[in-house]
Amino acid sequence: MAEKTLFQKIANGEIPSEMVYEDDQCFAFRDINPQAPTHILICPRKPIPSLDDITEDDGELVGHLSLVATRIAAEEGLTNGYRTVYNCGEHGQQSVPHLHLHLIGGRQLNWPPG
Ligand code: DGP
Repeated sequence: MAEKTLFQKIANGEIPSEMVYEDDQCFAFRDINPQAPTHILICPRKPIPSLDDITEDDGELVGHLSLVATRIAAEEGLTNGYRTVYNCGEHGQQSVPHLHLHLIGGRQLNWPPG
């Protein structure tokens, strides 16, 4: 069996987290190093390593992650907007090899992100 990813360990409670949303396809929890008042990671239960690894079969799942992000944003009261980001690979500064959508908001964000 493949080694569990860090985020699979969070999903099954082996590593504690503040979980904010769960369904059969994904789970979402607060980032340990928040970059804004709201910083939540939305992860598929399927341990896809990165955005580069998605296939046509994952289209619905990836759409679902974005839909969940909008629901959580509403629950978090992010009525003035927010940002969703997939970091991918070395140049994208991805540090955890389990696909995750960052939901960041609750303050004025800057662009470009650097
Ligand atoms: P990225 O750099 O895009 O791969 O984002 C990984 C994020 O995961 C980063 O913002 C910090 C967060 N993170 C890493 N380890 C943990 C952890 O053990 N718990 C929680 N809640 N977040 C974590």
